[in-house]
Amino acid sequence: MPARIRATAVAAVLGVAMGLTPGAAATAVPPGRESRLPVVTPTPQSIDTNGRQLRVPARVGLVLGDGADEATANLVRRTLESAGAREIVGERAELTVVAGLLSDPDVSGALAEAGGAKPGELRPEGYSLAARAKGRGGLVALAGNDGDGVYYAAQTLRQLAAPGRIAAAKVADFPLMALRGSIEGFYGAPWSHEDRLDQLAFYGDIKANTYIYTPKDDLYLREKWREPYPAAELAKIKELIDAAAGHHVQFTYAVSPGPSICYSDPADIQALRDKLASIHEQGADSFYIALDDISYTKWNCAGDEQVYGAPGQEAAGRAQAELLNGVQRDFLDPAGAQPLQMVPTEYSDVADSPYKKVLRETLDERIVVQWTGTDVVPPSISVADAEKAAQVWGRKVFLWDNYPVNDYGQTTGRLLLAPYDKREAGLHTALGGIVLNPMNQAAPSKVALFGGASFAWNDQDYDAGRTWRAAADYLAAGETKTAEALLAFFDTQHLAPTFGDVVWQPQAPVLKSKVDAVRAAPRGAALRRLDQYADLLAAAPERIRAGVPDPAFSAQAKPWLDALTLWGRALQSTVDGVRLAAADPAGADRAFAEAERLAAEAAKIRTIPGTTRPQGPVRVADGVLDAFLADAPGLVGRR
Ligand code: LTM
Repeated sequence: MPARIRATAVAAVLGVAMGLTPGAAATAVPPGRESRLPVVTPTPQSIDTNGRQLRVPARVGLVLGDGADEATANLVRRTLESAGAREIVGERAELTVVAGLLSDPDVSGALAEAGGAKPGELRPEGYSLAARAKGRGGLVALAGNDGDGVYYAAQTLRQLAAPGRIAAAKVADFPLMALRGSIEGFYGAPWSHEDRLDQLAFYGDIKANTYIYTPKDDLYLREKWREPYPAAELAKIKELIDAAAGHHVQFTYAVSPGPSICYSDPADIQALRDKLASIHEQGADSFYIALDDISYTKWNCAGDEQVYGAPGQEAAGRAQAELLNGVQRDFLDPAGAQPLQMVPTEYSDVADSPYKKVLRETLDERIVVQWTGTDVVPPSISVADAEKAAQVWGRKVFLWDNYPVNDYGQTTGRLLLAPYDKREAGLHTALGGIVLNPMNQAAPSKVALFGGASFAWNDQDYDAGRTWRAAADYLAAGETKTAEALLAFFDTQHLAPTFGDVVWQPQAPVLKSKVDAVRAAPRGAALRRLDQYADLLAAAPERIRAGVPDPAFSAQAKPWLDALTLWGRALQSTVDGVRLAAADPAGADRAFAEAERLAAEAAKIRTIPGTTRPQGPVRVADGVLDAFLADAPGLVGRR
């Protein structure tokens, strides 16, 4: 169902300010009051204005119906308080919010009263929202198809509210993909416990419902998978499980026995069940077996050769299918847990093989299979690719998207902060869901995760550029100057590599368009625009440090922000050199020399030891900024 989006004024203005390409800009805003709708992300399936905006008085009513849990109630309260409510009472008032299940007559009655319509079909996690002004207040109905839907209605209300007012809107919404979120599946230092708690809250905000726990460097899930977690670690996992539930996120625990398992050894099968049981006891009911990055054409024990025959793809498929079906049948079914999820050893192509054939034919049909695309880090993902994957796996696959993960050689020294892009609209027809494998830097990963969750919710109306700007706005808590600084920073970390030489997102497209204009005509308007942009870049790190409320963002991006200050100043000096060249050649040479000195200082800054793997000097708009600095003197005859 196509969305009717009228809410793009803010995004369009930011897009113009950033000099983004027309393709990335938001759709035109029709004149009149409709443009007052703020951007809501993920884009709802349908959103429209509903008359004049609602005023938020000091005293507001909050009536909770069936299905409005504590998390939803707290979120609505926080939203109303931020909008100016000082007293929230449990009955109707001048402005009232009614929240609960659509099946609750009080809630459906309020929805009709506020001008909303009941959906024809009750899609899981869906909701209807209506906010209509009345007198000096109004009525807001948050009607969920289920408890998740009520929570998501409250998340939409959060975005409709602003100090003193709530935008009048009618929203009918539901996700197109059932699984949306992240898989902490990278190599290198795992996220901290605080990072994870913060991420889970963030997932609630972006309507993501899935967090798969499988950091490669958690010893107890891969290298020492047979050993139980120490009590303190288990307590942290429990805290994550509980926090996830509070944000309507499913915590999935993924164990990785592949490097050493003996498939035919009952002791190993028992050890695997014991491990899963120890997590189940903490409250988890979603489990995953990761069989990626293992050598599957050799056995780990002699017994496997006796039971499954000579090692090879087909034999590995049989051994794995038996293991996985056994976990589903003997552990998950009796426990009443969610269907098992898994990543196979062949996860990055669509070619049929003896391994895939045996899994396709023998794996319990409920078991969910992950796939990374046509490569480990594919340059794009099309509907046709996903359909082929569904064919070879005999089921809709669940995308493990290796973006923005930065644990491989080509990402050395990089943050990956481009928009979530190059995934084809319509993928919901062939995929069961999408999880992104993030960076070791949890807070900066939010840029891509924000986009991935939005795409998975509504791939039909996903706009990469608009969502990217909405992510900046979210990180900046709505502060325009900070969002502008963030977008300039993101542009300098825009390059997205693959495992090979192909780059699937270019480096610094905004900066490049400005330096290209100066290369073509090193004077006048082009030079003035680059000069302004150099000022923006040089000041961006300080604006980000002061303006992004989450301190983890600046802490984790520190080397890149430090380097950007220097690179920004180097660009300022270079622009000075270009400007002075004709009138003051000696002054120009001094400016170019200063730029060189600053760039050399910037080039010494390295990633934070013990974080990303691999480590190295940080890159900032590399190939664009450094190239321009090198070429600029020649452009004006100074070399
Ligand atoms: O992608 C998968 C299924 N496995 C690994 C990830 O753990 C790793 O983070 C990425 C990126 O290097 N590549 C993999 O092969």
